[in-house]
Amino acid sequence: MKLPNFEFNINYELLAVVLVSAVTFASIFNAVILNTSPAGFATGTVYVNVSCTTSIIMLNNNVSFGTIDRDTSNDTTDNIPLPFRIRNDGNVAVNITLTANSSLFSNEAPSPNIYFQAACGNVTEERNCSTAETNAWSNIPLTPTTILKVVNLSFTNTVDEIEIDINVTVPNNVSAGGKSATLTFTGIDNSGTICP
Ligand SMILES: [Ca+2]
Ligand SMILES: [Ca+2]
Repeated sequence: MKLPNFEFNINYELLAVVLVSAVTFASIFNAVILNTSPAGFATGTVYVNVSCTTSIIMLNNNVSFGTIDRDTSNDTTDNIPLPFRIRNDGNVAVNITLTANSSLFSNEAPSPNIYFQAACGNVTEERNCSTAETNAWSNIPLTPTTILKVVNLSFTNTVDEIEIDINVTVPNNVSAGGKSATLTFTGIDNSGTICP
């Protein structure tokens, strides 16, 4: 018997929200020459206002569970299979939300439900999730909601990556065959007043 395949594909939004503050460049140069001194001192000031860029990229954008029996679960917390992995590629901290374009088990168990869930996942050498984030498996929604999987992901190179774990449970009434859903991750500027 050919067993079903469960496969995820991912779409990611490369966020194009670029906020540009009025860029100001000013240079002040003063020079004083004193007739009585052999040397003068001068100071100059340069000012620039760097624009804000909100951007996330997917480092792993495909999660394939292979075969799962009905009434059985599998998740990515053991890295089998590997979870989604995202990096903050901009220069502002971001919150990350996600939605699915369709239910994984469309006919038998329309999302959101416990059969298709996501949670924040640690990247040990990068950013670790808060306890609240890690412990919260959320039913993946089909429409944009306030579901937050990662809060305040830094853009600093040493801590700018995070994983999104996926948990799948196959309902007992589901038909055999491959199932897939596409997720959209959105990075939202969380810099506060820096980039209004
Ligand atoms: Ca697993
Ligand atoms: Ca990094």
